[in-house]
Amino acid sequence: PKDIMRSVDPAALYMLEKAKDQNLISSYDRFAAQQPQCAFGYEGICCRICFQGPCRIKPGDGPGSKGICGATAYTIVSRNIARMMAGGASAHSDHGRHIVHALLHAAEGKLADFKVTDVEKLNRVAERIGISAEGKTENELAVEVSKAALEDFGRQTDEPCTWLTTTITDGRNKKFADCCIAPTAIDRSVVSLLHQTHIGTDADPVNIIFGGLKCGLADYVGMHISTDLSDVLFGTPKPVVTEANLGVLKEDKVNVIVHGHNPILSQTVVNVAKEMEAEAKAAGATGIQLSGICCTGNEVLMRSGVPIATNFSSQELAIMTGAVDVMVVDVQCIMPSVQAVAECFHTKIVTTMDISKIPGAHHFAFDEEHAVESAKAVIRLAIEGYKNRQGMACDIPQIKNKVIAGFSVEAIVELLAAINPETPIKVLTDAVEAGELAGVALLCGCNNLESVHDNNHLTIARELTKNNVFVVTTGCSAQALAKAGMMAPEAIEEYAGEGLKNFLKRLADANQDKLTDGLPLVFHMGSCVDNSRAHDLSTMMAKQLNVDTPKVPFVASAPEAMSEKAVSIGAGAVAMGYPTHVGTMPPIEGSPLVFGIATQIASDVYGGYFIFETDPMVAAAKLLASLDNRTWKLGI
Ligand code: BF8
Repeated sequence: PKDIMRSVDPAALYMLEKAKDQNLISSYDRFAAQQPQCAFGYEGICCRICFQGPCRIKPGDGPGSKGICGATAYTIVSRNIARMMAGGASAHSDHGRHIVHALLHAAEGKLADFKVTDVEKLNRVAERIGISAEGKTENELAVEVSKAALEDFGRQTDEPCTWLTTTITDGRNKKFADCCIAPTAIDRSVVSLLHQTHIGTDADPVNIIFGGLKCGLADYVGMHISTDLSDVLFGTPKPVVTEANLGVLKEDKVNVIVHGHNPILSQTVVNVAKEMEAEAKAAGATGIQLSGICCTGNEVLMRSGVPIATNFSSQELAIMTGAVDVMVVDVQCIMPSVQAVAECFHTKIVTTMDISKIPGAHHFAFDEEHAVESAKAVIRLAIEGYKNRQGMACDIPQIKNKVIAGFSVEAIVELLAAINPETPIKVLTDAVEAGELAGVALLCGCNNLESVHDNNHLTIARELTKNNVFVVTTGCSAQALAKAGMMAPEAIEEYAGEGLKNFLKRLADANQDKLTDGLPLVFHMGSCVDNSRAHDLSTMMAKQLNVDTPKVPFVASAPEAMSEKAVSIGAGAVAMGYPTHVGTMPPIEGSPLVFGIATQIASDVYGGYFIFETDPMVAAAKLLASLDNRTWKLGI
C-alpha cells in the first residue's frame, strides 16, 4: 500500500515513485505480493528434507505434531537453520578458495595479470601461521601460504584449521577443542553438517546446533582466508575518500556497476577502466564512472575509493535510473530480476562466473588467465551502451553523501599508533576502561524488506553512537550508513555522544598529517568476509585486556539480516562470545527449545548469545545493556 514507508533512503524512495509511475516491478512490490507468507516456513517448522514431506508441524500432541518420520519441531527447526549455516559457510569459503587459487597461480607465474601486491601483509600472515620467510622470494612464500590455506579446506586429519587456531585467543582455542566444534577443514564441516541433518541422522537439537556452530567457525576461517589473501593480492585498505548513493551515477559518463562479492573480477575492472578513459571519451562520454553494489562494491571502495551506488534491496532501482550501461556481476546477492529490469532499459547485465548465470544476460566467462581481456570486453560493451543511450532519458536522483572509508585493522592500528606507538590497541581499550567509550559494536549484514529498507541500520547506529559506542561496520549495513552520510566527518558533530566525540577528535588530531578529510563517525571495515577484520579487532582487545573474547565489551548486530551467510556469520560470532543482535526473525520461532539454545544455552557454553529484536530502538537499548554488563563485569 502507498502509505507504507518502504525505505528511509531518499534516493530509493525517489526511484520507487518513478517505478510506480512507469509500472516497473521491484523486490518491494514482490515482498508485498508474497504476503501473508507461510507461517510454517516462517517459523522453521516446514520440513522438506525428504520428499515424503513437506511436513508441517501442528500444535498439540496428535500425529500431526510430528513429521512423518517422527521428527519433532525442535529437530526440524534445528536441522533447517543448521542447513542455512552450511549454505553460508559454503558461499564465503568458496569465494575464499577462489582467492587462494588466484594467489597460488599468480605466485607460480601462471597468471600475467595478478601478483603479490602487499608483501608486508604476506609476511605477517606467513609469520602468524608459522611459515618462515627466511631465504624465500615473495612468490615462494605466497605459494606456501596458499597451500597452507588450501589445507584448511581439505585436511583429512583431526588438527583444527590453521586460520582458526592462529587468529583467536588461547581461551577460545581451548573452548572450541573442549566442545569439539573446532573445524578441521571447511569442506568437511559443511559435508558433515549436511550428513548430520539428513533424514534419520541427528535428532538432538543441541548436537545439531553445535554442528552448526562448527560450520559457523568454518565460515569464519573462509572469511579470514578471503580477507587475508585478498589483501595480499590487491593491497590492505587504507583510508580513502569517496561518495555513496545513486547520485554517484553520471549521465555524461559511461556507467559501469560492479555487483556481487569477488574482488578478483571487480578489482580488475577498476584497474582496466583507468586505461580505457580515452576510449570512453572517443565515444563522446566525459569518462568512465564505476560504482559498486553489495560486497564487491565494498571491496573496491575499500581499496580504490570506488563510490557505492546502493545496497542489496535497492539494486534494481539503480538500473531504473536509465543511466547504467553495464552491470557486471559475479556471485551472491544478485537478484535474478536485474535482467528483467535491464530489459526495460538499454542496460546490459553481464554474468561472469560459471556457477552464477541469469537467463537472458550476457555471459563473459571470466578466468584469471584472461582477466584483463575480459574486463576490457565488459567496458567496451558499456561504451557501446553509452552510445545507444544517447537520446534516451536518464533520471538520476541527485542524492549522495561523502564517505571516508578504508578501515582495515591495520589502518585502525596505524591511527591508534599515532597516540601510542608501543601498544596502539591500548588507546581503544583505555578509552573503554576510562568510560569515554561504552564499547565497540560491529554493524553488519544485509537488507531485508521485512523491515523498512535501511531503517534498522540507521536507527541502531544513531543510538549507539549517541551513547558513545565505537561503531565499525561491513556489508550492506556499511552501505546503508555510507549512503546516509554517517561516514562523513560532519556526522560526528550531529550524532556522537561527548565521549565518542572526544575519542575521535583525539584520533583525528594525532593523525592530521595523514588524513586529508578527517575521520568518519562510523568506520567502514569492508565486505562481509571482512567481518574477519572486526573479529581481529575484538581479539586484539581481548589480549590487551587479558581476558577471553566473551568478556570484551564488543557486540555485533545484523539489523536487517536475510542471507544464509548472515546465519553462519551470526553462528560464528556467538561462538566467539559476542552478544549478537539480529533485527529480522530467522525461522526458529517454531521451537521454543531451539530459540532457547540460541538466546540462552549458547551463552552458558560460549559466552555469546543471540538477541532477536525487531524494534531497532529496543535492540539498541539491549545492545547497550550488553555492553554495560560487560564493562561492569570487567570492573570498569
Ligand atoms: O555478503 S550483507 S545482502 S551483499 S549477504 Fe548480501 Fe547480506 Fe549484503 Fe555481501 Ni553480506
